[in-house]
Amino acid sequence: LELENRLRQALARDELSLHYQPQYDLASGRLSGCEALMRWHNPVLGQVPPDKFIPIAEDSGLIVALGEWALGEACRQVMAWHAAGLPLLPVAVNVSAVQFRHADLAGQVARALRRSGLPAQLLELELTESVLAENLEQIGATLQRLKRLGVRLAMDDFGTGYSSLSYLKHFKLDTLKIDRSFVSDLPNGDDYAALTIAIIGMAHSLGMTCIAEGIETAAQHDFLRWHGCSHGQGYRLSRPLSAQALGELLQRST
Ligand code: G
Ligand code: G
Ligand code: G
Ligand code: MN
Ligand code: NA
Repeated sequence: LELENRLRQALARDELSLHYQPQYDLASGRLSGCEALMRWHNPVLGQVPPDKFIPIAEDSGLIVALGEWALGEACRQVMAWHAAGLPLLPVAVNVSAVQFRHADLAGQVARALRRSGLPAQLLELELTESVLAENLEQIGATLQRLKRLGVRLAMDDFGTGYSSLSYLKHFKLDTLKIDRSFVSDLPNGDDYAALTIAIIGMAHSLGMTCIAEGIETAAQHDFLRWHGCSHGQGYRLSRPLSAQALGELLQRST
């Protein structure tokens, strides 16, 4: 409860920030986008990891406000890099199932786009399988409003949940992110290797972008490139960076 109370004040006290993990086109090696990841630094508690505070934010409903802040901040930052003469970089923002249930998510996204001026196709929302496992009537309407706004939709942590594969086609998701538990066993975990190859083929045959998460070694990087996975992210390529550091990376990569 102490954590919850402190989290409640974090927004107003300016304790939250976003870091950005670069995403790369694996064939060309070029920077292709980034994933925004929330960070909380509290003067008393220090740096609190998202694994600790996101669940608390979800249980308390605070995630609705934090999530809206993250959407607005990510869109604003991409346009700030652009205003500084850097290229427009696609950004992906994580969205919790609670935001789908309790917030006017499409309204929040529309406002973030309008206020920042970010072109909608440069914003991707990362949904978890648990979102799509919910009441189809209810989420279907929100997903359609989001598609009409023109933002991209990604399925995060693919392979860890229980969703039917047919959801991928039914909801016309744009991107599939292979969970890092698959990637961490490559290239020698035979079952994971076979599954990963199958997921890459399925994503591409559905016309989806496929991003492998958690690439930590050269061998994993080589395996995924060799098997045609279009995009990747992970510590081997880059850790999540501050906005300042990502701006410097953008500067160097152009
Ligand atoms: O790869 P291509 O230039 O066809 O990209 C088409 C769209 O896909 C881009 O406008 C962008 O929105 C999205 N996109 C491409 N690469 C990435 C990436 O690495 N991360 C994210 N989040 N979106 C990407
Ligand atoms: O950044 P890190 O890898 O430590 O994130 C841990 C977990 O917290 C991941 O599952 C990530 O998706 C989640 N997370 C990070 N930032 C956000 C955010 O802005 N919103 C939501 N809903 N989850 C986030
Ligand atoms: O669930 P989601 O994919 O949003 O989680 C993103 C989390 O994964 C972030 O907390 C980020 O710090 C973490 N992450 C990013 N790259 C790597 C990696 O190569 N290895 C591991 N173990 N974690 C990573
Ligand atoms: Mn994610
Ligand atoms: Na993930």
